[in-house]
Amino acid sequence: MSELVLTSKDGEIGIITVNNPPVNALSPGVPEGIAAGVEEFGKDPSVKAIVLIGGGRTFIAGADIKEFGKMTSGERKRGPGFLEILDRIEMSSKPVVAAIHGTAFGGGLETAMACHYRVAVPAAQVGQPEVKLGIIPGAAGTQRLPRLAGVAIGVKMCADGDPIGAAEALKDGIIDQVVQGDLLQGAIAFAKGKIGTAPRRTRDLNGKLGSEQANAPIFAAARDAARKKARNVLAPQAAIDAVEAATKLPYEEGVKREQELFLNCLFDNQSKALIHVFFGEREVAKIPDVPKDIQMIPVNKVGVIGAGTMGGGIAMVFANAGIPVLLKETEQAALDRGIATIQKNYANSVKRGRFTQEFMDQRMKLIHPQLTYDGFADLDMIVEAVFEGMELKKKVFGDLDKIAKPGAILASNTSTLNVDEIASATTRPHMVIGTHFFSPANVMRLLELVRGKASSKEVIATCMALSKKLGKVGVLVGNCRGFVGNRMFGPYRREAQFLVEEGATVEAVDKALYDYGMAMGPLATGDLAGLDVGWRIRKEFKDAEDKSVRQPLLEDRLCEMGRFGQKTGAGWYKYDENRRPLHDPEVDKVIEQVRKEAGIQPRHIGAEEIVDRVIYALVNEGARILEQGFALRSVDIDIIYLNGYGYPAYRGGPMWYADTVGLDKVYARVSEFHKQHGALWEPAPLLARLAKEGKKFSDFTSSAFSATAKGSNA
Ligand code: 3H9
Repeated sequence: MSELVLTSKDGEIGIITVNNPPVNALSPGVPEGIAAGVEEFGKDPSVKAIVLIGGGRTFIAGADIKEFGKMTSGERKRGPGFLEILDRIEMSSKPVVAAIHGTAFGGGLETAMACHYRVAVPAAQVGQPEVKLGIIPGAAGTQRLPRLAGVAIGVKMCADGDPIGAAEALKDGIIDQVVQGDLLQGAIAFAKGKIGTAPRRTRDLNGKLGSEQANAPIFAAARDAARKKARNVLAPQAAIDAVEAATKLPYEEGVKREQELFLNCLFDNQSKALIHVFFGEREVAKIPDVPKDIQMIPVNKVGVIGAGTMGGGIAMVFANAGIPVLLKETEQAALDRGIATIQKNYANSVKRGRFTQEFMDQRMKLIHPQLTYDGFADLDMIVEAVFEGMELKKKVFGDLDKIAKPGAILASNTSTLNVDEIASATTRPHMVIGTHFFSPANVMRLLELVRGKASSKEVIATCMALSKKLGKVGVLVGNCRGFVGNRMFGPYRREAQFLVEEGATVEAVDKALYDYGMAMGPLATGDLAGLDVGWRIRKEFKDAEDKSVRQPLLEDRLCEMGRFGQKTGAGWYKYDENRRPLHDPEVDKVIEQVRKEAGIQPRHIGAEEIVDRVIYALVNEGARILEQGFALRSVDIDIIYLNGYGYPAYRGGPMWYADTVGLDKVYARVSEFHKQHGALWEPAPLLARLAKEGKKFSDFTSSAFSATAKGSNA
């Protein structure tokens, strides 16, 4: 027997222990090991029942996700293996009990459902999260789960992918007993009670499969919900089809249908992208020059300076993680406004059922509003979130340098400014880092951590770990203007405006990008964020502008008319009282005027060109960032766009998308745009090089992670 699976005996009970840390994934050898264990105990007359349990921290977290890439690339043959192995377990004539702690996810739950009984500790979770990877359960999960839990629950769990806890699983019939105390002893006791009974096989339990008439509205509602929640994504719809097959076909036929649907999803680009995202979210936490075992700085008490939209949101983020926050403002009125906004945000969440009133009260107690630096000398970390101006930020950091204890992390929430210059206002630049939260900070998952040239490895490692604790995805970036996300966002929004100048309608641009999968079109996004922000910056830097380079004209005109977007009721669109965007003939007039002045003859522009122009502008800038060393890996850029900019996860992020299209094709298109539109479209050298070498962005790793290199934030 393989080391991945161990067997032992406790009297009449045979025990099979999965031993594949860290999460007991079903890597090659594990399913075979389990089946061998069942067979060994089947032949052993002294064994009367079997317990299957996970060693270490969990039961089985599912199939080994790394194997899927090998299957689709042809590196590994997809054997009939796993399904047949589960059948062998289910066919055992001796009762088999799965003992669950940690997670029984995906193939883990499928294994447990092939056992005859399931017991679990109270903290255990069970789920079929495959849709989150762009696939569906592929080892009869869609057939066995509705047989245990009924159609409504089965379809919900397979289509949403969200796990449930042990108590709910017991109520739903997915598990048979919650074990208090020692799991193995509880499972052995349960198994003893089943000795001599005929095994209860899940495939034979048809009582909960319902009638066609009763099921029809369940499937219709599930399809509708999946269309809304996972727009354009194949897997949830396929999962619903598979569960429906369970209700209409005999078990074996249903399994075959599930296989077809599973393979369709597995070989689609969507699942490759979503698997890339799964590993990417874990990869970004790995910083090559920061050792894993580095000493962390304990962060138990923090301060936030500035109670505006960002400061208030950041205070909520810490409070939500149970960390007390001193929230400082300079004026009582601003402080009151900030606290009122926090209170309103929490109250809305309570109203929507996301938090309980008790949770809100506890969080509010953790936020201490104040006008002075009282108590700041005790803090482990202070996040500055004042108005975006260098002089003010330097003043704040100069003050903090005098007040904060040695060893406190001093963080700036700047979205554009030079972190090194901010750090230069202190005598301890090694303790300074950028923590760029995205608005609304309490909602958006992204946290760009900006590494200054002196930021210490302890500070970096602590902030990376803290991101996870705060429920964020922390991505370490270099210190260039706009860092990674906003630096790329400039060309993205610029092209959207150029397309309108050249002939596309506002609606056509937004629709093309929305259909591509973006949460919102780029022009509507501008209206949401406020067009005046960029306008003010452009006015400030007007003299520094390169006059030979084409500049977008339309947003400045809209701002001059007081159209700042949703907050003024008008921007690219006009907005009704429910903030619904409406076409505005006033904007048509402005567009016509600008085209006339610029001598542009409008032309028809199709959705494909719109998407290529806007997305490849992102990709080309991303390639520069990567080559200049301001992002560690292309996946870091992908994770930033997925979590901070509404990029569709099923496309894997802009750099992964470009890899999927093929960099030779992307390079050719960018070169075409370069010819047509000039200097702004000069292909990034890295794009040109990788395209020529037949490589991908994901093949490229930045040789040096640059905090200060060429093009740095000046
Ligand atoms: C499936 O089962 C399909 C079936 O229907 C069968 C079809 C035939 N495989 O997340 P963590 C790695 S699809 C390979 O940091 P946590 C992970 O990359 C699968 N590796 O820990 C990381 O590696 P590293 C359905 C995996 O405690 C390390 O383990 N199952 C897998 O925060 C620790 O992971 C799922 O989708 C895997 N299945 O969270 C479950 N899982 O240290 C996916 C983890 O090198 N997994 N790794 O970066 C999870 O949701 C979380 O990992 C879990 C633990 C909640 C289990």
